[in-house]
Amino acid sequence: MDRTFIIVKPDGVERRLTGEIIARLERKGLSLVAAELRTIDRATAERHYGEHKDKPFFGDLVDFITRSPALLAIVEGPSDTWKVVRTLMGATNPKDAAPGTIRGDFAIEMTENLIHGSDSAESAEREIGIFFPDRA
Ligand code: D4T
Repeated sequence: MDRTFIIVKPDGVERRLTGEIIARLERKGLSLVAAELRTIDRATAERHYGEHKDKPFFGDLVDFITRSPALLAIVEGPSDTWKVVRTLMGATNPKDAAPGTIRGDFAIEMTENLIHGSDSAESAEREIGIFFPDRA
């Protein structure tokens, strides 16, 4: 089996869309293998989003992802699971996300785009190491 890492971001939990989002992953054929509702601390958020640390939106991004609990999860499927999840998520900017995708159906603004999914198999293992060190 092949695993990836996702976050139902604070906006998704606040809007009570956690079940809807997880249900879409499960209906596709993916399985939850670990999950925890956790308020992400700033140091962990800054580590997770390290590639964006020099971007103008970095501060807002860290404020947002740490503002209230998020659902952190490891998801498993037969192959290319990170890619399967990214397809279900839709484009990063919800204004460009196709109908039928999570962001396309439920989001409008860029920061509040409901879900994070690792963007490669390597990123998935790196992020699992950050958020679920016992599962690394
Ligand atoms: P995440 O990492 O949250 O799953 O989003 P993506 O993988 O789809 O997109 P990303 O890493 O390029 O962006 C991370 C995060 O930053 C927000 N963002 C991004 C933003 O607020 N303004 C921007 O211009 C960009 C590019 C949205 C997602």
